[in-house]
Amino acid sequence: MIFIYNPLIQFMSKEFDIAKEKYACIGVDVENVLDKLGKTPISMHCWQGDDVRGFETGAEDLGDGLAVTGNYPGRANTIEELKQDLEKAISLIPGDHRLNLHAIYGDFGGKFVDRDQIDWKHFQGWMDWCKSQKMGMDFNPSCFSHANAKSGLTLSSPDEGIRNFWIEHCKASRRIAAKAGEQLGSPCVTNIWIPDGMKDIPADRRAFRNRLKDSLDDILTEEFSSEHLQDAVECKLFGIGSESFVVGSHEFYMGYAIHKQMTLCLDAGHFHPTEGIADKISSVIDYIPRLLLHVSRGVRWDSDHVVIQDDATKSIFEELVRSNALDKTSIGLDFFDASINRIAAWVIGTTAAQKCLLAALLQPSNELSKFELEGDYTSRLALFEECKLLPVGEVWNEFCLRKNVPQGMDWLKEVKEYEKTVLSGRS
Ligand code: RNT
Ligand code: ZN
Repeated sequence: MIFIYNPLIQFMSKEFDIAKEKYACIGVDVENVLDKLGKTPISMHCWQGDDVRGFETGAEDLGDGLAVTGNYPGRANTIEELKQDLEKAISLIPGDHRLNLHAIYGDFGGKFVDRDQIDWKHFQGWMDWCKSQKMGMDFNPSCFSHANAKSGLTLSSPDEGIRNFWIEHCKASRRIAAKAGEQLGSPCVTNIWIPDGMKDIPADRRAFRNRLKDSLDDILTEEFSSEHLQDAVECKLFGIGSESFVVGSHEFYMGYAIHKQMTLCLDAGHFHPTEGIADKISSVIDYIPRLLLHVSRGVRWDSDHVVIQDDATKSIFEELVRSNALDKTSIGLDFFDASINRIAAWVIGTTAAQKCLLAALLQPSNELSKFELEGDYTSRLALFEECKLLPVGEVWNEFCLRKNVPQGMDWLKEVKEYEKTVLSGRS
C-alpha cells in the first residue's frame, strides 16, 4: 500500500477532535457511531468486476432486461482476476464486508455445466476465498443470459419444461447458499430476481402470477436452517422488453414475502424514476423478518449507475437509522458500470453507501424526534438543515485511519497504479 503525503490530512487528529466535540454538543456520541458503522457490512456484488458476464463455458451475452454500457479496459476475465480485483478494492474500503455472488460465477472447470446442474463444489473456491478474506457470502440464482430465458419468461413461463429448468436452478442455488452459510458461519442471503414480463399488454396477468407463485412455493419447499440461508425476492416495475408488465411486481412480492415470512428485497432502481425506496422501509419492516436492499442509482431508467451520495441514497440510510431498521436489514449493492475503472466503481459505490450511513448515524435523531413529538416542526426543520453542514468528512477520515485504509482520495492513486501494472496487461 502506498501512502502519499497529504498536507490536508496531517492535522486530521486535531480536526477529528473538534468534530467530535461539535457532535457531542448536539448529543451525538461519535465513538458509538464509529462502532455501529464498523459493524455494518455492505454486500459487495461480484458482477461490477466483469460486467455481469460470469464464468460459464459458452456464456451467453447479457440480456433479458439487463444491460451494461461502456468498454473501459481491464475487465476481469477469470475467477483469479476477479478475486485479485476484489482484493484490491477491499484493501481500499474501510470495514468488514460481504461478497455477493451470482450463480454464473462458479468454477466450472472449463466444462459446460448447465444452470440446473450447478453444485456447491463449483463454489468451494469462492467459499475458501471468503473465509480467507473473513467475509460472509451472499448468493443469487442467475435467471438471465441463457437460452431458456430468451422468451423473457422463466419461473412464470407457460412452458412447463422451461419453468422446471429454472425451478431446479433456484433449488440448486439455495443448496449452494446454505452450504456457504454453514461453512462461513453467517447466513447467506439468497435473492431471487427474474426478468419475467411482457413488452406489450398481457391478456391474463393473473395466470403468470399464479405460475410464479407455484414455482416459488416449489423452490422453497426444501428447508434449511435460518442460520445458513435467508431467502429473498426482488420486485421490479419495468425493464427493457418488459415495459407493459412485470410478473414479479412490488405488490406481488410484498404479499408473497409477508405470506411466507421471508426477506423482501427493495432495489433503488426498480420503481418509477421519481419514487424512492426510503419511505418503503418503515412501511414494510414490521411485517417481514428481514429486509434486503439493493443500493443502486437509476438515471432516467433502471440504469444501475455507480452509487453516489445523492439525495435518494442519503434518504435510504436516514430511514434505516430513523426507523431503527439497521439490525433487520442486509445492505447489498447493485450497479454495473463498464465506462470507468471497475475497481474504482466498487470503491466509490461502497464507500458512498457507507458515507451516507455515517451521515445518517451522526444526526441527532433523539433531538429531532423530541421536536416532532412536541409539534415543534419549525425546530425540526431548522435542525435538519443544520445537520447538513456538520463535519461528517472528519469522522470519515478517522474511520479510514482506524481501519487502516487510505484517507481522502489517496485510494485513487493505488487504483491508477494497479491499472498501470495489472489491468493494462489484460485482453
Ligand atoms: C435486475 C436486478 C438484479 C440484477 C442482479 C444482477 O434488475 O436488479 O438484482 O441487477 O441480480
Ligand atoms: Zn437488484
